[in-house]
Amino acid sequence: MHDLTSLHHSSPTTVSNIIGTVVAVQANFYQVRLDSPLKDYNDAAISHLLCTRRTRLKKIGQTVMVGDRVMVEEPDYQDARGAIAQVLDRKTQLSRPPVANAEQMLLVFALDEPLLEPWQLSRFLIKAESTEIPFLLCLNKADLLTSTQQKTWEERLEKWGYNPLLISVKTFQGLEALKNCLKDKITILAGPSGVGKSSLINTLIPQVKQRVNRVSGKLQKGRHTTRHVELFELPQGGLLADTPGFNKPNLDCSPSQLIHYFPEARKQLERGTCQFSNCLHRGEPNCVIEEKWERYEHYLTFLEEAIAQQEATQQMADQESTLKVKIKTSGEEYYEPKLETKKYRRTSRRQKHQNLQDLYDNQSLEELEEFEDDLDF
Ligand SMILES: Nc1nc2c(ncn2[C@@H]2O[C@H](COP(=O)(O)OP(=O)(O)O)[C@@H](O)[C@H]2O)c(=O)[nH]1
Ligand SMILES: [Mg+2]
Ligand SMILES: [Zn+2]
Repeated sequence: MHDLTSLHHSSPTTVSNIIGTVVAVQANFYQVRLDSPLKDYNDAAISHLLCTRRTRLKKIGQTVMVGDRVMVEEPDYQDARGAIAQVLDRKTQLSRPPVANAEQMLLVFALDEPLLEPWQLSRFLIKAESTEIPFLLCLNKADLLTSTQQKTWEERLEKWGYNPLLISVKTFQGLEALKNCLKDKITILAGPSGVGKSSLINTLIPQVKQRVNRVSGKLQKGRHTTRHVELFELPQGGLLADTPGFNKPNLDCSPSQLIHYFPEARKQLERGTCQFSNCLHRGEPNCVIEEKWERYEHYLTFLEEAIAQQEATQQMADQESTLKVKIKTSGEEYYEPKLETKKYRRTSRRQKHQNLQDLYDNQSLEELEEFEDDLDF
């Protein structure tokens, strides 16, 4: 181990001032973009170091994620290598995708091809609302719609409580406004497959193909593609995280929380209080939520789903405990020791995989398993 002083002598930079952002993680390697480029022995600037994680960090269970701010030790100028010695406190942390310090999310949908589907859009919006990270809604492929059709969607979504940005990667419509929103921020790109996320990245970052090749050339260790979340560096400043496209995000929220994820319903809740404190707003007496808003139907359907999810979770918890409450035909409760634990576990694990499979299309179970192990779902 180098101590501080020896390192200080051997390098023009002291240990503590090499700080950067992790822009790619693959296998056990971390690509770190340095805040201020280092100079190598030929006075050429080094902007990135390929780093490993110090064993000490592994021992204390400190993970390193894309977006993490890190302190790097022992820079090797020859090979542009280093070791991550410390991870600075995270401001935010997302698990799917695994990204630290994200400041906003860019939700991308297409107005057509694939046709904009209100239910699917609602589901994504609810998921985005539940993360509590601010997000921007972007509708791509505006070139496929007339200006009247575009206006209709804009007005419709305003009633939902959103101000969507209509863009076209093809004709560059709205891209300047979008660039301004992304400037100097870490942004998560999310949305279903086929809406134009990759095309958008290619347009915003012209050298992106070259860059991806450079990184994967060094980092590529086979097939761990699902773990590979990379931050793309925007030319005007800022970072963009591409995510595996998925078409059906898990709702993952409690029935009572759901109503708060609809901005147009939040407005109604501000006007008063429902008679029942546990009101689920589906026709209870003196409920403040009206029934005549477009997404009320979405709300009721998602509510059913949230209730079913909660019941399933409860059932799993019951199975996990060693005793199980049973109800006699007389209505009296009694406890019964739990049987067949292993069988239950196996079933639930398969079920979990099935859910994951729904979430991330196009990915093998094996890859998902690795992903899952990393993220502790
Ligand atoms: N008409 C039109 N097509 C687009 C636009 N942006 C992307 N596409 C096309 O949509 C398809 C899917 O794009 P891609 O970037 O792979 O979507 P991703 O799955 O979200 O990454 C491709 O054939 C693109 O050429 C756009 O603004 N207008
Ligand atoms: Mg893509
Ligand atoms: Zn109510």
